[in-house]
Amino acid sequence: MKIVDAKVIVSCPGRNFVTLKLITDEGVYGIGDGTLNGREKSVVSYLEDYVIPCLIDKDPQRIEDIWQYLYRGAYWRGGPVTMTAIAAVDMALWDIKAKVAGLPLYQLLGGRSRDGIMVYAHATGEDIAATLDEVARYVALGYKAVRVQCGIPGIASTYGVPKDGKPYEPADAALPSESVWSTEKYLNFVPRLFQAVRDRFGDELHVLHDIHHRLTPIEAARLGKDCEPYHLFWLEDAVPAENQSSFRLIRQHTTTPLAVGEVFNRIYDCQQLIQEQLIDYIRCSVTHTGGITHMRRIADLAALNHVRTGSHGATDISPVGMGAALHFDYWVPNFGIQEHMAHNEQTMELFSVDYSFKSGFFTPGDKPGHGVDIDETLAAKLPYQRACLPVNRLEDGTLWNW
Ligand code: KDG
Ligand code: MG
Repeated sequence: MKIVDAKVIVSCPGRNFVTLKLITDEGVYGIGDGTLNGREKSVVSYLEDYVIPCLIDKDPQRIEDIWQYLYRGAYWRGGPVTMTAIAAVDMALWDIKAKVAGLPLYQLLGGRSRDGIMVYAHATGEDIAATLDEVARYVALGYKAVRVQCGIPGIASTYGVPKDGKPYEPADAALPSESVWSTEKYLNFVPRLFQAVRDRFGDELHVLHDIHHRLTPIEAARLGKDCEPYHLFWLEDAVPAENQSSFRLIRQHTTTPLAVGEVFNRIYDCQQLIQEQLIDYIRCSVTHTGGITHMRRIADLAALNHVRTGSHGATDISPVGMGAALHFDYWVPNFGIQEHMAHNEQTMELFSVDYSFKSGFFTPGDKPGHGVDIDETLAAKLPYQRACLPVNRLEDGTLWNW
Protein backbone atom coordinates (compact mmCIF):
# COMPACT_ATOMS: atom_id res chain seq x y z
CA MET A 1 0.00 0.00 0.00
CA LYS A 2 1.26 3.48 -0.91
CA ILE A 3 0.29 7.10 -0.36
CA VAL A 4 -0.31 8.46 -3.86
CA ASP A 5 -1.87 11.86 -3.26
CA ALA A 6 -2.60 14.41 -0.53
CA LYS A 7 -4.79 17.48 -0.29
CA VAL A 8 -4.77 20.30 2.22
CA ILE A 9 -8.32 21.64 2.49
CA VAL A 10 -8.72 25.09 4.03
CA SER A 11 -12.28 26.10 4.83
CA CYS A 12 -14.11 28.70 6.88
CA PRO A 13 -17.59 27.71 8.08
CA GLY A 14 -17.57 30.67 10.50
CA ARG A 15 -13.96 29.97 11.56
CA ASN A 16 -10.96 28.54 9.72
CA PHE A 17 -10.09 24.85 9.60
CA VAL A 18 -7.14 23.06 7.97
CA THR A 19 -7.90 19.46 6.99
CA LEU A 20 -5.43 17.02 5.48
CA LYS A 21 -6.58 14.17 3.25
CA LEU A 22 -4.10 11.37 2.46
CA ILE A 23 -5.09 9.11 -0.43
CA THR A 24 -3.69 5.61 -1.06
CA ASP A 25 -3.27 3.55 -4.21
CA GLU A 26 -5.99 1.21 -2.86
CA GLY A 27 -8.54 4.02 -2.73
CA VAL A 28 -8.65 4.14 1.08
CA TYR A 29 -8.08 7.64 2.43
CA GLY A 30 -7.48 9.19 5.82
CA ILE A 31 -8.38 12.60 7.24
CA GLY A 32 -6.38 14.68 9.75
CA ASP A 33 -6.88 18.02 11.53
CA GLY A 34 -4.10 20.60 11.07
CA THR A 35 -5.85 23.68 12.46
CA LEU A 36 -3.65 26.13 14.39
CA ASN A 37 -5.80 29.09 15.37
CA GLY A 38 -4.62 32.39 13.85
CA ARG A 39 -1.64 30.67 12.15
CA GLU A 40 -3.51 28.31 9.79
CA LYS A 41 -1.56 29.20 6.66
CA SER A 42 1.79 28.41 8.26
CA VAL A 43 0.66 24.81 8.73
CA VAL A 44 -0.69 24.72 5.16
CA SER A 45 2.69 25.81 3.81
CA TYR A 46 4.57 23.39 6.08
CA LEU A 47 2.42 20.51 4.86
CA GLU A 48 2.38 21.44 1.17
CA ASP A 49 5.97 22.58 0.80
CA TYR A 50 7.82 20.18 3.10
CA VAL A 51 5.74 17.26 4.36
CA ILE A 52 3.55 16.03 1.53
CA PRO A 53 6.41 15.67 -1.01
CA CYS A 54 8.09 13.28 1.46
CA LEU A 55 4.94 11.20 1.94
CA ILE A 56 4.27 10.27 -1.67
CA ASP A 57 5.03 6.56 -2.24
CA LYS A 58 5.45 5.87 1.49
CA ASP A 59 3.60 2.93 3.10
CA PRO A 60 0.80 4.49 5.23
CA GLN A 61 0.78 1.46 7.53
CA ARG A 62 4.20 2.50 8.93
CA ILE A 63 2.79 5.18 11.23
CA GLU A 64 5.68 5.13 13.71
CA ASP A 65 8.36 5.33 11.05
CA ILE A 66 6.60 8.23 9.31
CA TRP A 67 6.22 10.02 12.65
CA GLN A 68 9.94 9.66 13.40
CA TYR A 69 10.82 10.70 9.86
CA LEU A 70 8.81 13.92 10.13
CA TYR A 71 9.99 14.69 13.69
CA ARG A 72 13.67 13.69 13.74
CA GLY A 73 14.11 14.11 10.03
CA ALA A 74 13.13 17.79 10.13
CA TYR A 75 16.28 18.60 12.16
CA TRP A 76 14.31 21.65 13.52
CA ARG A 77 12.29 19.65 16.01
CA GLY A 78 9.10 20.69 17.73
CA GLY A 79 7.13 23.95 17.67
CA PRO A 80 3.39 24.44 17.15
CA VAL A 81 3.48 24.62 13.33
CA THR A 82 5.61 21.50 12.88
CA MET A 83 3.80 19.48 15.54
CA THR A 84 0.34 20.43 14.22
CA ALA A 85 1.41 19.38 10.72
CA ILE A 86 2.77 16.07 12.07
CA ALA A 87 -0.49 15.65 14.02
CA ALA A 88 -2.56 16.04 10.85
CA VAL A 89 -0.50 13.34 9.10
CA ASP A 90 -0.60 11.04 12.14
CA MET A 91 -4.39 11.31 12.51
CA ALA A 92 -4.89 10.59 8.82
CA LEU A 93 -2.58 7.55 9.02
CA TRP A 94 -4.42 6.10 12.04
CA ASP A 95 -7.68 6.69 10.14
CA ILE A 96 -6.31 4.71 7.17
CA LYS A 97 -4.98 1.89 9.35
CA ALA A 98 -8.29 1.53 11.18
CA LYS A 99 -10.29 1.64 7.94
CA VAL A 100 -8.07 -1.07 6.43
CA ALA A 101 -8.54 -3.18 9.58
CA GLY A 102 -12.29 -2.52 9.44
CA LEU A 103 -12.22 -1.35 13.07
CA PRO A 104 -12.98 1.85 14.97
CA LEU A 105 -9.66 3.50 15.81
CA TYR A 106 -9.94 2.96 19.58
CA GLN A 107 -9.80 -0.80 19.00
CA LEU A 108 -6.30 -0.47 17.54
CA LEU A 109 -5.15 1.42 20.63
CA GLY A 110 -6.18 -1.43 22.92
CA GLY A 111 -9.94 -1.13 23.10
CA ARG A 112 -12.12 1.04 25.29
CA SER A 113 -11.39 1.62 28.96
CA ARG A 114 -14.78 3.16 29.79
CA ASP A 115 -18.43 3.34 28.76
CA GLY A 116 -18.47 7.05 27.96
CA ILE A 117 -16.19 10.08 27.81
CA MET A 118 -17.09 12.82 30.29
CA VAL A 119 -16.94 16.21 28.63
CA TYR A 120 -17.18 19.73 29.99
CA ALA A 121 -19.08 22.55 28.34
CA HIS A 122 -18.43 26.31 28.53
CA ALA A 123 -20.87 28.47 30.50
CA THR A 124 -20.19 32.18 30.19
CA GLY A 125 -22.05 35.39 30.94
CA GLU A 126 -21.51 39.09 31.40
CA ASP A 127 -22.40 38.93 35.09
CA ILE A 128 -22.98 36.28 37.76
CA ALA A 129 -26.74 35.99 37.14
CA ALA A 130 -26.32 35.46 33.38
CA THR A 131 -23.46 33.00 33.95
CA LEU A 132 -25.46 30.91 36.41
CA ASP A 133 -28.34 30.74 33.92
CA GLU A 134 -25.91 29.37 31.33
CA VAL A 135 -24.65 26.77 33.81
CA ALA A 136 -28.29 25.80 34.43
CA ARG A 137 -28.83 25.39 30.68
CA TYR A 138 -25.92 22.94 30.44
CA VAL A 139 -27.02 21.05 33.54
CA ALA A 140 -30.46 20.67 31.93
CA LEU A 141 -28.76 19.27 28.79
CA GLY A 142 -27.20 16.58 30.97
CA TYR A 143 -23.63 17.89 31.38
CA LYS A 144 -21.88 16.69 34.54
CA ALA A 145 -19.05 19.21 34.21
CA VAL A 146 -19.10 22.88 33.24
CA ARG A 147 -16.34 25.45 32.78
CA VAL A 148 -17.48 28.76 34.25
CA GLN A 149 -16.16 32.13 32.95
CA CYS A 150 -17.77 35.47 33.79
CA GLY A 151 -17.38 39.15 32.96
CA ILE A 152 -15.29 40.95 35.62
CA PRO A 153 -16.80 44.16 37.05
CA GLY A 154 -14.66 47.11 35.96
CA ILE A 155 -13.04 45.32 32.98
CA ALA A 156 -14.57 46.02 29.55
CA SER A 157 -14.18 42.50 28.12
CA THR A 158 -12.96 39.23 29.58
CA TYR A 159 -11.45 36.05 28.15
CA GLY A 160 -14.11 33.50 27.23
CA VAL A 161 -17.09 35.85 27.51
CA PRO A 162 -18.91 36.48 24.20
CA LYS A 163 -19.80 39.98 23.04
CA ASP A 164 -23.12 41.14 21.48
CA GLY A 165 -24.82 37.76 22.00
CA LYS A 166 -22.54 36.07 19.38
CA PRO A 167 -21.00 32.63 20.04
CA TYR A 168 -17.52 33.03 21.52
CA GLU A 169 -14.71 32.79 18.96
CA PRO A 170 -11.46 34.41 20.12
CA ALA A 171 -9.85 34.94 16.68
CA ASP A 172 -12.17 37.87 16.06
CA ALA A 173 -10.36 40.27 13.69
CA ALA A 174 -7.98 40.43 10.71
CA LEU A 175 -5.38 42.02 13.00
CA PRO A 176 -5.22 41.22 16.74
CA SER A 177 -7.89 43.08 18.71
CA GLU A 178 -6.79 44.44 22.11
CA SER A 179 -8.32 43.73 25.50
CA VAL A 180 -7.53 45.16 28.94
CA TRP A 181 -6.75 43.18 32.07
CA SER A 182 -6.69 43.85 35.82
CA THR A 183 -5.38 41.04 38.01
CA GLU A 184 -6.64 42.70 41.22
CA LYS A 185 -10.21 43.09 39.96
CA TYR A 186 -10.15 39.50 38.77
CA LEU A 187 -8.75 38.02 41.98
CA ASN A 188 -11.25 39.89 44.13
CA PHE A 189 -14.20 38.76 42.02
CA VAL A 190 -13.67 35.10 41.09
CA PRO A 191 -14.21 33.50 44.54
CA ARG A 192 -17.62 35.28 44.70
CA LEU A 193 -18.52 33.70 41.36
CA PHE A 194 -17.76 30.19 42.60
CA GLN A 195 -19.56 30.73 45.88
CA ALA A 196 -22.65 31.67 43.81
CA VAL A 197 -22.21 28.55 41.64
CA ARG A 198 -22.10 26.26 44.69
CA ASP A 199 -25.00 28.08 46.38
CA ARG A 200 -27.21 27.46 43.35
CA PHE A 201 -25.99 24.08 42.07
CA GLY A 202 -24.76 22.32 45.22
CA ASP A 203 -21.68 20.16 45.56
CA GLU A 204 -21.93 17.51 42.86
CA LEU A 205 -21.50 19.44 39.61
CA HIS A 206 -17.89 19.42 38.37
CA VAL A 207 -16.87 23.06 38.01
CA LEU A 208 -13.81 24.18 36.03
CA HIS A 209 -12.18 27.55 35.41
CA ASP A 210 -9.59 28.84 32.89
CA ILE A 211 -7.24 31.64 34.01
CA HIS A 212 -5.74 31.74 30.51
CA HIS A 213 -2.14 32.35 31.63
CA ARG A 214 -2.82 35.71 33.29
CA LEU A 215 -1.43 35.37 36.82
CA THR A 216 1.96 35.12 38.48
CA PRO A 217 2.61 32.01 40.59
CA ILE A 218 1.89 33.71 43.93
CA GLU A 219 -1.32 35.23 42.56
CA ALA A 220 -2.39 31.83 41.27
CA ALA A 221 -1.60 30.37 44.71
CA ARG A 222 -3.91 32.98 46.31
CA LEU A 223 -6.74 32.17 43.88
CA GLY A 224 -6.30 28.41 44.36
CA LYS A 225 -6.52 28.89 48.14
CA ASP A 226 -9.52 31.22 47.93
CA CYS A 227 -11.34 28.67 45.74
CA GLU A 228 -10.69 25.65 47.97
CA PRO A 229 -14.11 25.86 49.69
CA TYR A 230 -15.76 25.51 46.25
CA HIS A 231 -13.68 22.41 45.34
CA LEU A 232 -13.11 23.10 41.66
CA PHE A 233 -12.40 20.21 39.29
CA TRP A 234 -9.45 22.29 38.12
CA LEU A 235 -7.88 25.69 37.67
CA GLU A 236 -6.48 25.84 34.15
CA ASP A 237 -3.43 27.68 32.77
CA ALA A 238 -2.79 29.57 36.00
CA VAL A 239 0.50 31.02 34.71
CA PRO A 240 2.37 30.83 31.41
CA ALA A 241 4.13 27.47 31.59
CA GLU A 242 7.36 27.98 29.67
CA ASN A 243 8.94 27.96 33.13
CA GLN A 244 7.66 24.65 34.40
CA SER A 245 9.10 25.11 37.89
CA SER A 246 6.74 28.06 38.52
CA PHE A 247 4.04 25.50 39.27
CA ARG A 248 6.00 24.39 42.34
CA LEU A 249 5.11 27.56 44.17
CA ILE A 250 1.42 27.28 43.31
CA ARG A 251 1.42 23.64 44.39
CA GLN A 252 2.99 24.42 47.78
CA HIS A 253 0.07 26.68 48.67
CA THR A 254 -3.11 25.07 47.44
CA THR A 255 -4.95 21.76 47.07
CA THR A 256 -7.02 23.08 44.14
CA PRO A 257 -6.22 20.75 41.21
CA LEU A 258 -4.14 22.29 38.42
CA ALA A 259 -4.42 21.76 34.66
CA VAL A 260 -2.18 23.01 31.87
CA GLY A 261 -1.04 22.11 28.36
CA GLU A 262 -3.20 23.49 25.53
CA VAL A 263 -0.25 25.44 24.06
CA PHE A 264 2.26 22.62 24.54
CA ASN A 265 3.31 20.64 21.51
CA ARG A 266 5.60 17.91 22.81
CA ILE A 267 6.38 15.79 25.82
CA TYR A 268 9.36 17.97 26.80
CA ASP A 269 6.99 20.91 27.42
CA CYS A 270 5.44 19.00 30.30
CA GLN A 271 8.17 16.59 31.38
CA GLN A 272 9.03 18.39 34.61
CA LEU A 273 5.42 19.28 35.38
CA ILE A 274 4.49 15.61 35.16
CA GLN A 275 7.55 14.01 36.73
CA GLU A 276 7.46 16.33 39.76
CA GLN A 277 3.68 15.89 40.03
CA LEU A 278 3.18 19.66 39.82
CA ILE A 279 -0.10 19.30 37.92
CA ASP A 280 -3.14 17.03 38.03
CA TYR A 281 -4.35 17.21 34.43
CA ILE A 282 -2.39 17.46 31.18
CA ARG A 283 -4.40 19.32 28.53
CA CYS A 284 -2.42 18.65 25.32
CA SER A 285 -4.54 17.84 22.28
CA VAL A 286 -4.15 15.26 19.55
CA THR A 287 -4.30 18.19 17.06
CA HIS A 288 -1.46 20.33 18.42
CA THR A 289 0.79 17.72 20.01
CA GLY A 290 1.94 15.43 17.25
CA GLY A 291 -1.20 13.31 16.91
CA ILE A 292 -2.21 10.09 18.61
CA THR A 293 1.30 8.64 18.38
CA HIS A 294 2.82 11.39 20.53
CA MET A 295 -0.18 11.82 22.86
CA ARG A 296 0.18 8.18 23.89
CA ARG A 297 3.74 8.89 25.07
CA ILE A 298 2.59 11.88 27.11
CA ALA A 299 -0.32 9.94 28.59
CA ASP A 300 1.93 7.05 29.62
CA LEU A 301 4.39 9.39 31.36
CA ALA A 302 1.43 11.08 33.05
CA ALA A 303 0.00 7.75 34.21
CA LEU A 304 3.23 6.99 36.08
CA ASN A 305 2.82 10.23 38.02
CA HIS A 306 -0.89 10.34 38.93
CA VAL A 307 -1.61 12.88 36.22
CA ARG A 308 -4.76 12.44 34.13
CA THR A 309 -5.68 13.75 30.68
CA GLY A 310 -8.03 16.68 30.05
CA SER A 311 -7.59 17.39 26.37
CA HIS A 312 -8.14 20.80 24.85
CA GLY A 313 -11.33 20.83 22.79
CA ALA A 314 -12.19 24.42 21.91
CA THR A 315 -13.81 25.11 18.51
CA ASP A 316 -10.35 25.49 16.95
CA ILE A 317 -10.02 21.72 17.29
CA SER A 318 -12.04 20.73 14.19
CA PRO A 319 -14.58 17.88 14.24
CA VAL A 320 -11.76 15.74 12.77
CA GLY A 321 -9.52 16.54 15.75
CA MET A 322 -12.45 16.00 18.12
CA GLY A 323 -13.26 12.63 16.54
CA ALA A 324 -9.66 11.45 16.85
CA ALA A 325 -9.48 12.79 20.42
CA LEU A 326 -12.59 10.85 21.42
CA HIS A 327 -11.05 7.57 20.21
CA PHE A 328 -7.94 8.40 22.24
CA ASP A 329 -10.08 9.29 25.29
CA TYR A 330 -12.10 6.07 25.01
CA TRP A 331 -8.88 4.08 25.31
CA VAL A 332 -6.50 6.11 27.53
CA PRO A 333 -6.42 4.49 30.98
CA ASN A 334 -5.61 7.71 32.86
CA PHE A 335 -8.42 9.72 31.30
CA GLY A 336 -9.69 12.71 33.28
CA ILE A 337 -12.10 14.74 31.18
CA GLN A 338 -12.45 16.10 27.61
CA GLU A 339 -13.27 19.71 26.73
CA HIS A 340 -16.10 20.13 24.25
CA MET A 341 -17.16 23.43 22.79
CA ALA A 342 -19.93 22.84 20.25
CA HIS A 343 -19.21 23.71 16.60
CA ASN A 344 -21.73 25.80 14.68
CA GLU A 345 -24.30 24.31 12.29
CA GLN A 346 -22.35 25.04 9.12
CA THR A 347 -19.29 23.27 10.55
CA MET A 348 -21.41 20.23 11.28
CA GLU A 349 -22.71 20.32 7.67
CA LEU A 350 -19.16 20.46 6.36
CA PHE A 351 -17.93 17.57 8.51
CA SER A 352 -19.84 14.34 9.01
CA VAL A 353 -19.14 12.72 12.38
CA ASP A 354 -19.82 9.39 14.03
CA TYR A 355 -19.45 10.65 17.64
CA SER A 356 -22.48 11.37 19.76
CA PHE A 357 -23.44 12.90 23.11
CA LYS A 358 -25.73 11.51 25.78
CA SER A 359 -26.22 12.67 29.37
CA GLY A 360 -22.85 14.39 29.77
CA PHE A 361 -20.80 11.72 27.96
CA PHE A 362 -19.57 11.27 24.40
CA THR A 363 -18.87 8.03 22.54
CA PRO A 364 -16.70 8.04 19.39
CA GLY A 365 -18.86 5.68 17.29
CA ASP A 366 -17.98 2.33 15.73
CA LYS A 367 -17.39 3.16 12.07
CA PRO A 368 -14.00 1.94 10.79
CA GLY A 369 -11.42 4.74 11.22
CA HIS A 370 -12.05 7.79 13.39
CA GLY A 371 -15.45 8.28 11.81
CA VAL A 372 -15.09 11.89 10.59
CA ASP A 373 -15.11 13.06 6.96
CA ILE A 374 -15.25 16.37 5.09
CA ASP A 375 -17.50 17.50 2.22
CA GLU A 376 -14.92 18.89 -0.21
CA THR A 377 -17.51 20.50 -2.49
CA LEU A 378 -18.92 22.53 0.37
CA ALA A 379 -15.40 23.31 1.65
CA ALA A 380 -14.55 24.88 -1.73
CA LYS A 381 -17.43 27.34 -1.23
CA LEU A 382 -16.12 28.46 2.20
CA PRO A 383 -12.75 30.16 1.59
CA TYR A 384 -10.24 31.11 4.31
CA GLN A 385 -10.86 34.38 6.13
CA ARG A 386 -7.95 35.96 7.92
CA ALA A 387 -8.56 35.99 11.70
CA CYS A 388 -6.06 36.58 14.52
CA LEU A 389 -6.14 35.92 18.25
CA PRO A 390 -6.29 39.04 20.47
CA VAL A 391 -3.56 40.62 22.56
CA ASN A 392 -4.02 41.79 26.12
CA ARG A 393 -2.74 44.85 28.00
CA LEU A 394 -2.73 45.86 31.67
CA GLU A 395 -4.70 48.99 32.54
CA ASP A 396 -1.49 51.08 32.26
CA GLY A 397 -0.91 49.85 28.69
CA THR A 398 1.75 47.20 29.42
CA LEU A 399 1.48 44.20 27.09
CA TRP A 400 0.37 41.14 29.09
CA ASN A 401 -0.50 37.51 28.41
CA TRP A 402 -3.77 36.98 26.56
O1 KDG B 1 -7.08 29.28 20.07
C1 KDG B 1 -7.10 29.60 21.40
C2 KDG B 1 -8.19 28.81 22.10
O2 KDG B 1 -8.07 27.47 21.79
C3 KDG B 1 -8.13 28.97 23.59
O3 KDG B 1 -8.28 30.32 23.92
C4 KDG B 1 -9.27 28.17 24.21
O4 KDG B 1 -8.27 28.38 26.36
C5 KDG B 1 -9.01 27.79 25.61
C6 KDG B 1 -9.72 26.62 26.12
O5 KDG B 1 -9.41 26.22 27.23
O6 KDG B 1 -10.56 26.10 25.42
MG1 MG C 1 -7.74 27.12 28.02
